[in-house]
Amino acid sequence: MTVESTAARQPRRSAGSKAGTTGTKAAGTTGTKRTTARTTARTAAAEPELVQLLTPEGERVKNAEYDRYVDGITPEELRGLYRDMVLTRRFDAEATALQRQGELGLWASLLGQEAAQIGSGRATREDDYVFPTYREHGVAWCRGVDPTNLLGMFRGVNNGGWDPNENNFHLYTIVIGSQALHATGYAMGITKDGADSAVIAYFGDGASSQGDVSEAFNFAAVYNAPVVFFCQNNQWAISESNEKQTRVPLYQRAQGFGFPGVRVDGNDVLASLAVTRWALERARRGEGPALIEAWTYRMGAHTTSDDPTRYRHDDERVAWEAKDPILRLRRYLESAHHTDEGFFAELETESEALGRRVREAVRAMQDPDHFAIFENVYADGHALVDEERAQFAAYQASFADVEGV
Ligand SMILES: Cc1ncc(C[n+]2csc(CCOP(=O)(O)OP(=O)(O)O)c2C)c(N)n1
Ligand SMILES: [Mg+2]
Repeated sequence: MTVESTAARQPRRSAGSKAGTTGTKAAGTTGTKRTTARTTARTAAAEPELVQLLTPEGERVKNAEYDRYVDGITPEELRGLYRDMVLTRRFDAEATALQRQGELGLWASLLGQEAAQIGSGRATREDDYVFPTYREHGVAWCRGVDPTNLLGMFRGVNNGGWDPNENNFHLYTIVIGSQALHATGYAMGITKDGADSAVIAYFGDGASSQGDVSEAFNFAAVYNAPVVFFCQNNQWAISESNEKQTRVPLYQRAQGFGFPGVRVDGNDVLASLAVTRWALERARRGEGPALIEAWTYRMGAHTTSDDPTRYRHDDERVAWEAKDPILRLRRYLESAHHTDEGFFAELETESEALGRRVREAVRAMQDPDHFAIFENVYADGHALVDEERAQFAAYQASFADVEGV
């Protein structure tokens, strides 16, 4: 990816009514000479407008459609969003370091996606239900899941690590896109219960190519299910770029299924909050599903097993660094005189304490009983599981230093 093509991928900001929403005209494709239909499709995908309330320079811009969802936000709440993003990034950095030190088997970093996750996560109500992928550490934070609980699966000591019903935050889902169906089914159940809560399903740009996601869109539309589909378009699905996933801007997919879609600046926490509030509120009112495409960037590797230098140019990451979600809110807070130096210093201390707490918790995690994996597969046991348990016991016994298995 060259610098030029990165620049061509920058969407334009929408300031007007219903901008970026399916059903209104997408922004033009001005000025670019196109030679083939394929190029046209790719260019169109790169240039639609997006909803932005804070520019990368931290300047608050008006938006006729979405301002109302954040109009009453207080300086304290803004500082809260900043704190959420800083602590989530600190936790994420600690987890990456722990993987490098051999304490975790794998880690999927959210670096760069803090605003999309904190903005949308803070828009949820306690009785809403969240279905995440494996990267939603910021959303987990907003839901009140202790960050140390996220690490057990990545250390290989459990299959999840938290009770989904405690915080209405489902277990991490690795099977790409499948949680969109789980979320839709759950939302259909909410309607049957006559409740007014809503569901939000997180997935990535790559997941949009999965059949499960299209099926979920259709079920949600046909049954008018109160579910918000929150797609973090971080530009990459491991080594596959956006161009390999779609010929139209992802948010426009919603139109074909019969519900609204909107593209938001996913590096703008205020816009992410506003747009998600809009979508959740209409779902609660019985107006059915909506698709939000959060336009963001995966600043790090796909996981700690990945090396992005093999498939993307570093200039691209550098260009996105200028749009850092945390920096832009800091600039806004400072220019609006909503903070003082004490706030940043205290947050730094809190961040370090969080890093320490996470490190100590991971190192203290006990290995599970090796045979626990065979428990709870079937309520009454199963011949095949018994056979597999016996095979595993024989394998364990083949090691000279293992006693008593
Ligand atoms: C059904 C399925 N197919 C393939 C994979 C392997 N896989 C893991 S992550 C990933 C890419 C997902 O990309 P995206 O949806 O954009 O999410 P991101 O990792 O960028 O957040 C793939 C293909 C999988 N986990 N599940
Ligand atoms: Mg992706």
